[in-house]
This record gives sequence, C-alpha cells and structure tokens, in this order.
Amino acid sequence: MSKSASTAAPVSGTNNLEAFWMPFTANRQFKKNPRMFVGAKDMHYTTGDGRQVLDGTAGLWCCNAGHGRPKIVEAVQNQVAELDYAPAFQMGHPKAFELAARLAALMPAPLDHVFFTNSGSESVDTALKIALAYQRAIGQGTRTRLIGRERGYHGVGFGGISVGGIVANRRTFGTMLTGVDHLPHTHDISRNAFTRGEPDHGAEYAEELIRIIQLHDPSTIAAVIVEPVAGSTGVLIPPKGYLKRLRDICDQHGILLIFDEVITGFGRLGTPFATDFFGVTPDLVTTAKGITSGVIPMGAVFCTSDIYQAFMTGPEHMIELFHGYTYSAHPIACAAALATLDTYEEEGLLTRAAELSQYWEDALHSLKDCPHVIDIRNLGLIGAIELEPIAGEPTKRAFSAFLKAYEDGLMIRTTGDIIALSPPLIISKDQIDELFSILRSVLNAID
Ligand code: PXG
Repeated sequence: MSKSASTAAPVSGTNNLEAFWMPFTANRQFKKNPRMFVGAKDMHYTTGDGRQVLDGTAGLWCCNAGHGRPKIVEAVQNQVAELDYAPAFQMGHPKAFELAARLAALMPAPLDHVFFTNSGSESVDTALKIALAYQRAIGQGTRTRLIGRERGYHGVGFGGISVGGIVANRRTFGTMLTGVDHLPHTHDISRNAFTRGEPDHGAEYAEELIRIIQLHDPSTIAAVIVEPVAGSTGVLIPPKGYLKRLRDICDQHGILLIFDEVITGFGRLGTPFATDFFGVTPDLVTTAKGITSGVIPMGAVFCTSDIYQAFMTGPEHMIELFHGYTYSAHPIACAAALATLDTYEEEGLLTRAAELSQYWEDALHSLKDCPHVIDIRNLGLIGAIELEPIAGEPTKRAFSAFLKAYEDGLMIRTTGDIIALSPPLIISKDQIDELFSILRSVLNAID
C-alpha cells in the first residue's frame, strides 16, 4: 500500500491516518471510514462532520462527571501555568498530599493510604507488586502466587494480562508471569438471563478458590484479584454473596484480596466505590479513569494501614518500596483530580447512580423483546445487552450495532457480541430515554 493510501480528510489538518497505530482498534476498517471526535461538552461529543453524539459510555468508562466541566478545565489551566511538573521521588508538592488525604477519606477505613500511578494498568501492576512485597515484609516470602479470574480484565501490562482472563489479550504475548492461577468466571446465562441487579445463582463459584488453595497450598499464595463488577469482558455482575465469600476464604488463609475498581470506582454503582456497594472490604483497591473524570491520565492504589506500616521499618533514610513512576502524582493530574472530586461533591455525583438506577434498569430491560437479545443485565449505571452471535461470525453483529448507533448519534461499547453501557453520571432521564430509543431502532435495523 502506498504511503498516501489513507488520505481521507475528515477533519481539517488531518490528511494522513497511516502513522497512528490505534489501540484496541480495527485499524484498516477505521482508516477506511474514520470516526473522529473534535469536541465534547457535558453528555455529548461533536463529530468531525459536525454531528452531536450522545455519550453512552463516559468515553471509555472514565468521564464520570461528563465533558468540559468548568471547574476541572480551570484547575488544569491554572496548574499548568503554576507548577507544570514536580518530581515525586524524594520531593513533593502540596496537591499530592491534599489529594491522597481526600481520597483516603472517601474510601472506607482501613484503606487509608494511596499510591499514585498514571493508568489502570499501572495501578494493577502496582497492587500486585505491593501484595508480593508485603507478604515478604511480614515474613511470608513463600507467598508468590497470584490468583485472577477467567474473563477478568486488569489492563494490558504483563501483570494485568497474567492475572486477567481474556483470551485475545493473552494468547499472542508469550508466557507472561508464572505462578498465576485463575478462578472460573461467574457468568451463567442458563440460570441468570435477564436478571435485574445481582444474580441469584453462582455464589458457589467462590468455592473454587478453596480448590485452588488446596492445589497450591495457602503458603504459596499472595493475593487474589477480581473486578467487583467485570466491565470490559461484557459486564458480569457478581452473584449475591459471591464477593463476601471470596473475602472470607482469603481471610481464612492469609491471602490478600485486591478489588480492581478501575471502572466501578467513583460513583458507577451509586456509591463512591464498589467496596461500599457490596459491603466487602478488600486489602488493596486499584483505581484510575474516574479519578480525574478522564481529563488527565491518573490512577491510584489504595491499601490498608497494616500494609503501609509493614513497610515502614528499617533505617529512616532508606527507600521502603522500590516502585514508582516519573509521573506519579503529576501536579496537573492532582489538580484535575481535586477539581473532579469537588465537582462530584457539589453535584452529588458519587451517589447519583443510586437515584437513577431503577429508571435506568426499567429503560434497559424494555429492550428485552428486541431482535437478537439473549440477555440483559444491569447494576448502578451500568448496563449490558448480550446478542446472539451471527453463526460463524462472532462479534460482527455487535460491531454493526456500534457502527449504526454512531451514525444515529449514540456512542456505545461492544465486546464480543455484548453491548456495554456506562454513561456519565450527569445523564438526565430524558437522555436515558433517548439512549434506549436509539438503541431500540439500532437493534431493529441490524442483521
Ligand atoms: N482494570 C480494569 C478493571 C479496567 O476496566 C484497566 C484495569 C486498565 O486501565 P488502563 O487505564 O490501563 O486502560 C481497565 C481498563 C471497555 C474498556 O470498553 C475498558 C477499559 C479500557 C478501555 C476500554 O470495556 N478498562
């Protein structure tokens, strides 16, 4: 192909789409039919051809406060002029400490210490490393195994894909971390199809952890990591009692429990975090995305004071944890996060999903009679519609729905043949109606 093959000019100034190797994208399909966003405000994106597109997914599950929110914009603008960068190794800046304290206050005790990263993938790697180093620090250095779950998504670092359970994200990348095992996933349409909220069936999948522990011996296992609600894999809601049972089993065997709250954190379920929603407290929590409402890359790992204090030994001039990133606690990210927390607080956004979730659930489940639909599930402001795949062509039907929805003014996400929805937490009831009315006509239109 010649260098100028993809020279469609959908937006002024953009005349060569070749160089950018797009992430998690069908590059050739996109470059033939580009879909460009050039602006965003509140619940809508503006496309290169001047159309408004309703954001049904908060960007990629991150713009929880909506787009172009004035306080966040202003905070970023001011911060870049005042202090553009400060090293986080052996140096500090006030907003990093202010932010950590505010985040710790938001998270239930005893999760009261915060380690900053720049993404969900980095948060996962950080949490896994802290878990391993903690076990060693308390004299449990034989605990080196990590347990994830089938269909889990924990980002794309080697740690995350090792404990993750999405086949396509793993199969081409070698052997990954050794010493990892996986719980079975809990998705069971045969018993739970069209469940509203938490499914009744499947808590027994937690017992598989006992089998894994018996196989390897508890003295070899450092931590278990799960998403409280699995997102990327197509929205898997935990069966009633499942997460609590995982917690109990981990407690009985000295194993740390890590919740990956990269998508459930910051109000998605109608509580600040999923740990509040389910009443189950893990030892470590990974977050990112909603921490800055997606405006600036940032992540944070929360841990208990027991974990933090286990490292605070030895000579005081010595570094306690050999881990961190050039951009940990970046001043602009901290400013964005503080303004985001202000916006969440002023507008009650971290609990707004609880007020809207019944309306959301009813509107979502009204699509039950649409063609191709084999399951619908929801929790908080998350929804999923699972479609019957076209025989021999998995993912094609959902991708057609994605393309048609975009044409009709709605952004959705698809994974496999599942449509996932997770709008900004500012969505109005009218916009919920609009979203599902577009989706109904999309489902009626596609093959
Ligand atoms: N953990 C979880 C639970 C996630 O959902 C990550 C870690 C990694 O975060 P970073 O910031 O490294 O991408 C994620 C990311 C989707 C979708 O449409 C989900 C994610 C990313 C992009 C798309 O489901 N989740």
